Amino acid sequence: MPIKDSELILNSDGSIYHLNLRPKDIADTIITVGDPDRVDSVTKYFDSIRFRTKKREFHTQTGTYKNKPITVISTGIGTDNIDIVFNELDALVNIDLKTRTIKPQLKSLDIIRIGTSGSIQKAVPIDSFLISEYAVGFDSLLHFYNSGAIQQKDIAQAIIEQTEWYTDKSSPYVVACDAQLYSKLSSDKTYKGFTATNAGFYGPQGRVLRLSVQDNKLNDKLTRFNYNGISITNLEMETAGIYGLSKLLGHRALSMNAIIANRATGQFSTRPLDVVDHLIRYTLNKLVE
Ligand code: R1P
Repeated sequence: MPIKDSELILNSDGSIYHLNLRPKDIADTIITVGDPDRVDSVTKYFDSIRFRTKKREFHTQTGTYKNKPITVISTGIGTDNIDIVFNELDALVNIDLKTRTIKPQLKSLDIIRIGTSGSIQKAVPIDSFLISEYAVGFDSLLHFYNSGAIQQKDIAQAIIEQTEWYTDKSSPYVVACDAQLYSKLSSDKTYKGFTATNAGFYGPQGRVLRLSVQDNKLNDKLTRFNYNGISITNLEMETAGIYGLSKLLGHRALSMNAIIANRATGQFSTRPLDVVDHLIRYTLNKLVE
């Protein structure tokens, strides 16, 4: 049965609804960034760029880096946007947009997030690189899908217990990275981490400006969390959704974090753009090794 017009929405030029992309516009290796301006910061290192488009916060460029075809796309902030970007990227490779049917042979993309993040451990300093081995989602995105089989429920349960998680907020879910991509992109320059993906930047990450938060000890409890030697290292807003949807859709994903804040010491990097630039160059070179 063809997927209905209202479910798989295409623009008049045949491109997919939000991303404005056609299947031929993307490569099999995708770099996602939060900030639309960061797309240029990645592709300025490319040999050449063959395609560019933008719609809303989703800016895309495709080209080659040392002859490797790569697409760079901005997702904006949050796992709600990750739902759109990952479903639409998958549709571009795994759904025949003309017949509106799922292809018999599915393709697996390599998807690498290059993002910024705040450490909650003194031992993970500002200006360092951290790769998320696991991510816990404090949003609810993954629970809208049949996702029980890919979740690390024992770790989620330990988080719920050790943080006395207030279940009106959400039900935390834990997902692992792709182990092969982790091996390829990690080195003695990267920390291995367990990333907490939050549903907001202020209250959900324990930042108090004018509003008080439901649990002002949450970050301390996350910092102290320990389950079989696994500790939570950093906070950001996309990784758990990226890992969850990638695993469900059959893609390989890895989240590279430039640590620009340390919530435990109260420090913020004096050169955040440089740290992101170093992580971009590190990631591009690892991808072509
Ligand atoms: C918040 O400032 C944003 O920065 C982090 C968070 O995940 C969130 O998207 O990542 P990016 O720098 O990739 O956007």
